[in-house]
Amino acid sequence: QSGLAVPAKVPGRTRAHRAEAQAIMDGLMQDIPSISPKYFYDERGSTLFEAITRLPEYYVTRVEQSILRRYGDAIADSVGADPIVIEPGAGNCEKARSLCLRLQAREFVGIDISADHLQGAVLRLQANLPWLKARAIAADITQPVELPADLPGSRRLVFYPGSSIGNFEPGQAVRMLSQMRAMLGDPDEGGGLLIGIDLPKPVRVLEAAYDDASGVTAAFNRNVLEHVNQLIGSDFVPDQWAHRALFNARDSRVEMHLVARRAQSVRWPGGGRDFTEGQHIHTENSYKHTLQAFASLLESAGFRQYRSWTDEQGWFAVIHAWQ
Ligand code: AVI
Repeated sequence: QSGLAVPAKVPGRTRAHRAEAQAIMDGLMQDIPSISPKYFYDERGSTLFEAITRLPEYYVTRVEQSILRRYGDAIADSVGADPIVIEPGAGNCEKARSLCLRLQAREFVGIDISADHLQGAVLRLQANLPWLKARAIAADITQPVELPADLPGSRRLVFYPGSSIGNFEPGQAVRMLSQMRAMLGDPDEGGGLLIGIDLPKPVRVLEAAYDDASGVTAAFNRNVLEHVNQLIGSDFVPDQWAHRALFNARDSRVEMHLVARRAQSVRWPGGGRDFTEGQHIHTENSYKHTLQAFASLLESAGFRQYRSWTDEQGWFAVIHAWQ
């Protein structure tokens, strides 16, 4: 790729696009340049992420599923009969399908920013579980979401699996948890929050999970530059950037970075930045909270009680929290 890329989405076409493009450029111009992890998930990034969840090194999805399977009855008892399952960031609704089946959910509301992808997934879910009333809401889950006015208030269960909460700074995580609490109905009627969190574990296991031998996570990380090129019209050359994943013990988080293989100059309409060899762009944090640390985030968000289930190695926890 050479010269200025022609942006697929013309930056500045709408006020929202302009604001988004500006936020990306601001991130790139910081002393420690960064790109928000939400830009991983374009079409190719979402496909790569699905491949990550099947990697031998990426234990997260496998271990969470084993906990949900093994303790399904206890979780169902804790949540209460025939809940309404609400899933922020529902994606392909795969995890929701087994949960709705296990809990015999009466309704499902999937929320995701990618409207077309979600609509198809919800239709498939509905075809698979014919008794379930399933609907899709296209919305950015980092903002307050308006639920359908006719959604019953009893036994609403917000399902947030996969340790996605770990991709937010603790303060932002508390805001997200509070928003999820606001989606719940009457606290005396059951329901609550069912959430997956990834626990601290040996550094070699963590770093392998985020830097797999077959290079899928590296491709996922570099792909964010292709997406940014589309969004702001920049001319990043992804091959010029090396993937780096490291555990930051002080903050108990795995960090992903892109490291400039050589000095280079990146341009975008109206600006650009020169990067030195070895300079990092910070692309993701994945916090590994202890159960105690996460319980205090839950408490700050207004959840007063919880039950948790873990695997034998204590690598991952599924938590049912309520007010
Ligand atoms: C989506 N999220 C919970 C993943 C994680 O483990 O933090 C994203 C991911 N990044 C690299 N591999 C997976």
